[in-house]
Amino acid sequence: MKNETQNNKKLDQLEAHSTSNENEKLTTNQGLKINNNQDSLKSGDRGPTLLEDFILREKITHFDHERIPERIVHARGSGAHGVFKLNKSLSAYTKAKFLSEVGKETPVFVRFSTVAGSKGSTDLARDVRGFAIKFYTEEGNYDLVANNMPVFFIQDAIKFPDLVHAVKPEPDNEIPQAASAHDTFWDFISLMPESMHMIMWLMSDRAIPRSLRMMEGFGVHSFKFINKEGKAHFVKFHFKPKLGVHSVAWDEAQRISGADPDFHKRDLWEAIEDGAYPEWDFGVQLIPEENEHQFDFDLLDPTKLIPEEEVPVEIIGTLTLNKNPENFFAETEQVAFHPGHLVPGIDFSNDPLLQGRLFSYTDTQLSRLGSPNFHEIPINRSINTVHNNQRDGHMRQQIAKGKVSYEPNSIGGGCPFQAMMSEGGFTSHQERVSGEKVRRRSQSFVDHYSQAKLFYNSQSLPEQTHLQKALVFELSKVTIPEIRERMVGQLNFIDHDLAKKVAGKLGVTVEKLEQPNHSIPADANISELQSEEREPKTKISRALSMKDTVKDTIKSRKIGFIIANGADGAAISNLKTKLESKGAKVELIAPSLAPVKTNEGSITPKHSLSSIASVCFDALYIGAGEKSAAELMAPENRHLALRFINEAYKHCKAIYFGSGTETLYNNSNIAAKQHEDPAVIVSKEGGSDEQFIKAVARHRVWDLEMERNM
Ligand code: HDE
Repeated sequence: MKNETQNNKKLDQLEAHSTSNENEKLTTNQGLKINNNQDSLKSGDRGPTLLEDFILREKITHFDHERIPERIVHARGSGAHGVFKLNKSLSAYTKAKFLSEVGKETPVFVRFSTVAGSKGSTDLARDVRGFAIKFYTEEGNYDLVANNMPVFFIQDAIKFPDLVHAVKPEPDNEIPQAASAHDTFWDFISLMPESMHMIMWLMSDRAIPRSLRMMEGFGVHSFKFINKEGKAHFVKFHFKPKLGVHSVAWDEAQRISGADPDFHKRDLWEAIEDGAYPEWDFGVQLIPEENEHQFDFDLLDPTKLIPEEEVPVEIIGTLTLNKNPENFFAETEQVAFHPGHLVPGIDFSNDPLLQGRLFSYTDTQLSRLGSPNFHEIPINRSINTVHNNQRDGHMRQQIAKGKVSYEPNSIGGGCPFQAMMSEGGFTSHQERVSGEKVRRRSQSFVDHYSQAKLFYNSQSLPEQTHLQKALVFELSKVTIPEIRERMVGQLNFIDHDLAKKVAGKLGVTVEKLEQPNHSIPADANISELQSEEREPKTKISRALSMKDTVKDTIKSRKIGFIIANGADGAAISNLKTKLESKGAKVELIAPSLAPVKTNEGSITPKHSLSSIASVCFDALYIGAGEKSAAELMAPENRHLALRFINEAYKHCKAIYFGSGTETLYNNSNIAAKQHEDPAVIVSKEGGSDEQFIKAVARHRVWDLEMERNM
């Protein structure tokens, strides 16, 4: 897909570094044309290879060193280029130029990732997703290294290696890959009350997104905005997907991992190739510095979110992804994010997790990319030119002219000069800091359960049920009974009913424990508060549920048409046209890849019943026509065709039976349904294309999940 964004300086810069082999001759890395790329240089046709073969040596040596270490976390990723457009000026709060001039477009590169798995692991692991954005602003690169969940597992950076060691495959046998369902993770978590809020998110459907395009993004920490007058506001960053926030079912996620482990990567790539550009509203929650202590939690605590009911999210711009990378390694693999890549007008808070991150990201690039010159890799370059006295190092690209590599200097005329603030020179926000040197945690970080409870209580019933089942799944994989018991004890502090439901499936008994919901303000005198009961301000936050994020659109939804010989060609093409005109994507599935004869001619399917599964689609249409239905019900196809339907039904998807396909309907699990189901549309019963479109737009009928699974 070609660059459709005009004046995208970043893409122009990347273009200057790209090469094409079109009409070119094969050469060595030294530019020597190669005459034979099939045989190595030997002593005689059947003799040994000669050490002299510099062409062979160069090729194999390069190959031997083609891999770089994968990221220690967030190894598996998918990236895309795009643009951020500002729709509302934030100049009253920040002097960052890309957030000040309405209409301004800033090129971006975004990398989504899973956290725990290796580079080659499945996309549908139950996991947090990384959502890292590099804004190539005219004032330098600004990186917002975010996640799809607004809180984190731990409060202090010093616990990060422990957390990651616990979730990664166990060190003796390197099992399991990309999964938290194992002893070491839950051992650690059950001993970490501060993780409970994040665990609610991780066990919720947020951890198994339908698409990277249907996830929210959160900066997690409180950052600071600084305006021209030097006034500070705390800020939390949010991305809200225009397609709504949607997930798959856990059973589905596990099937997708087998049917298409690249499901998310492919989905993002195809959407961009198809011109269905993913979009997010970018929003901020702003808190004047002087209101820092108005909450019943500490703004610096990364295990807490600010309920939108207390501080609304102000939407200020749109993030659009509109171009796939040209080369995965050069761009997605080599991109190097760092929360410390700032521009004037944005600064850190004293969140102890953020403070630790500020060290880690450059440090990790040194071993991953192998040189302090990683900023010179094209994807990492800023669009304004870099001028400083840093020199040399592995793989230096820049050729700095002249004798001067120090400052102050007179030989170089004093250049490069420091920039004054008025010229865009960065200055850290002035803040009074005083305190004892202590290795301690603030008492204002001690309430670990109120927001875990808030999250759980804010979920719709199907979401709560999924969360319970996720905990049962994960803890059932724990082999040490004491860990399961400890975890149930933790859940009991969040919600007794949740703990009971989970315990029931684990063979653990729960005594009703008292719930310690003490929320303590940052400036509180702890000893005075010890016996005081405090209730959190917000008890339910609708924004925390995905239920109300459904948008009335079928844009980019993937709909499988199951057809066989004798299908009604007109019905298929009419529905296909209707769906595509509304932005959906239709793919044909038949018993084999051979062209399907319809009553009007023939059409070529994209998939065969055995090469793809219903979990790769959002909805199914069973192509009209008795003959087609009869072929689908033939002994060699019947099992696969019904499996498609039954699975789609179980996963609460919309299914549309074209006329003449009753035999499939009658033989499926749907025939036993108890009540009206708005997402099962049967032509013979008066079901229409419009009803199907409406059902697809609703995403899933999660409310009917119990019934559909009976
Ligand atoms: Fe990261 N994190 N992180 N992290 N993180 C990395 O940097 C780290 C944290 C996040 O697509 C690493 O280049 C520490 C929170 C994303 O390239 C590493 C701590 C959040 C990505 C690192 C955290 C994140 C990373 C590994 C606790 C959400 C992928 C490779 C103090 C706000 C970026 C790399 C990409 C990657 C360290 C916690 C988000 C090792 C020490 C909280 C999206 O530097």
